[in-house]
Amino acid sequence: MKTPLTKTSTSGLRGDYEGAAADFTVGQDWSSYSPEAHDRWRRLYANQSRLAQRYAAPQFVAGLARLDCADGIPRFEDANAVLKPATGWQLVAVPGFIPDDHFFDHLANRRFPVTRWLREEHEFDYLVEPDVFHDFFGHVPMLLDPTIADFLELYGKAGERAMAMNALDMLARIYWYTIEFGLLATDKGLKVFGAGIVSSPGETVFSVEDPEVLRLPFDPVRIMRTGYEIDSFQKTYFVLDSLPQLIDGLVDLDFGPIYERHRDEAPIPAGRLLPNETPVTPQIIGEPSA
Ligand code: HBI
Ligand code: FE
Repeated sequence: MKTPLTKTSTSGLRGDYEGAAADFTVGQDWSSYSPEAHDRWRRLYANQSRLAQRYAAPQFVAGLARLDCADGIPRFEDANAVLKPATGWQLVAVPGFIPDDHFFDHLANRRFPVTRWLREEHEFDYLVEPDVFHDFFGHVPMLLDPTIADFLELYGKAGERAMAMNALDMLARIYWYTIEFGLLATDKGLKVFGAGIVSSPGETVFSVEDPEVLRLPFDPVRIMRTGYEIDSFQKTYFVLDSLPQLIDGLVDLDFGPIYERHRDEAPIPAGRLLPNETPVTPQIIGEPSA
């Protein structure tokens, strides 16, 4: 999720920023959700959890099963009781999109910002801004995976340097193409684990089954050079062989020289295959992953 946003400007963003703390956290205010909102959540959950059984990575399916969130908008404190002993993560409620430096600081300290408001009835399929369904259903199951848990902390810690080097766009693409829109190759075929995909009915099916869309093997530098669009299905997906590849592929990278070399170039347009590249063969799958 990416929107231009400075420390002082939250105008134009959805959500109530009035009364937020200096770190942009708020109370979830669970009792203020209407019965209609809980009902909308139930329908969103029913639809996406059914799709997830077939299309999502086993780590996502397992994480979702450990969260009791089928029957209405969950209380973040209940999820925290599951997360804390599992991977040490905690959810904090936020009004919506928050400034980059605060977002990174929360992640660096194993706090995951979760938007408190829920999308409206006519926004079932895709939103540009994160809501509680995207943030909770999409991201929280993967916070129970030890590799993703560690990776997100490292990502948070990498933020400061990227901002200081004027290369935030490059770092943000790593998050976008993995945590938000990542695919995983498994022995049961291609599966989705990115939160932007698993919280979208259309893109869940499209990203795995579309015969034309470009799928490239995970490559951190290629990702940092690749632009993306926030208001349509992705034109390029990157495929991991395993979740640990995320950390293995990034810990030994010296980001400084990579930022310097590429930060002033135009990004490679999404959907473009470079001459020396071989896409991942699409695998149409039919078996449930659970
Ligand atoms: N704030 N609530 C919220 N959610 C995000 O995904 C988010 C954000 N602020 C900044 C941000 N994402 C990204 O631009 C950073 O990953 C760079
Ligand atoms: Fe997200």
